[in-house]
Amino acid sequence: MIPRITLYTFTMSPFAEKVHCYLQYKQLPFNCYFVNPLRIKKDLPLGHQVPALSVGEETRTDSTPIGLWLDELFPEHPKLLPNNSIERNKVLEIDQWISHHLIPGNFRNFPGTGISPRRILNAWRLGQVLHKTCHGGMPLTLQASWPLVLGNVRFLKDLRAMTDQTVPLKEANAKLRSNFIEKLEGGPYLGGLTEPTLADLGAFPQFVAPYMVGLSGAEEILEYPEIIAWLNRVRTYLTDTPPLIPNVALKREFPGDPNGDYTIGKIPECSPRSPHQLLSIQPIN
Ligand SMILES: N[C@@H](CCC(=O)N[C@@H](CS)C(=O)NCC(=O)O)C(=O)O
Repeated sequence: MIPRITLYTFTMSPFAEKVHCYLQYKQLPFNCYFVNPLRIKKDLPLGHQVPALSVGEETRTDSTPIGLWLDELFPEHPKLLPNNSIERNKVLEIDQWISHHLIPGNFRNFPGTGISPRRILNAWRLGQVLHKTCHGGMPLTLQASWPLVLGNVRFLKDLRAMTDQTVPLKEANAKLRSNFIEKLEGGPYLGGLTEPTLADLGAFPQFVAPYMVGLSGAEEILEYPEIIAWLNRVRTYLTDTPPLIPNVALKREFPGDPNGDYTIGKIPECSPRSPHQLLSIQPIN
């Protein structure tokens, strides 16, 4: 029997989203506990950061080690890492690139730094997503000052510091996306592998979540048909319970959804392992 599994998360935490996708891929039933940012330590069963994952009586932190732990605990469920050691090392290397380049690069965009209407709008939106989804919500004063607060959050500053901020943002984004496409090595999955791995599941939410909650600028991924096609391939392996983005935080349909607002290029055919169940979600206006 599968023990009770609880993921301690924030809706837009890129590291917690990685674990969310691992669990969906492994087809494990789980619940999300949406931690309140005002009392992180109190809400968490262990440590001071999300994600934390409790499986039965045991809790672990840190996204990638959680993935390895899930493969150990549930080897009969789809594996996150290949058995072949060369492929396994390749996957772990790409995962490192995701944590040290893709995710910090995303934080330069969302919410980014400085004062521009787009930055303030995105920071406000992120505050609203957090307020609407976290346990107990946030007081109005904090919601209103969220764009200011985000500029000073320590871990966000540390992540932004991992990027080369002398490179203009547009150029840095284009480089990240082309590096990502290179890492597909012709696909269908990262590292040129034939099945998704921990690396695909770590990268997937970094494109999908900012887009689906409606952050301005996230729609730039629609200009990359290779990325959209890969997202749609990975999606077919995921269950949607619980959904990556709770309904109250949804603004856009899945990127490239034939029923959504995708207009650039055609999505290549893919053969799903299991019928995907994501089409039922409806964006809010
Ligand atoms: N290396 C960790 C990083 C986790 C992390 O940075 N979590 C952030 C949210 S995205 C957090 O909880 N920050 C709160 C804090 O540091 O106070 C992982 O991969 O899980």
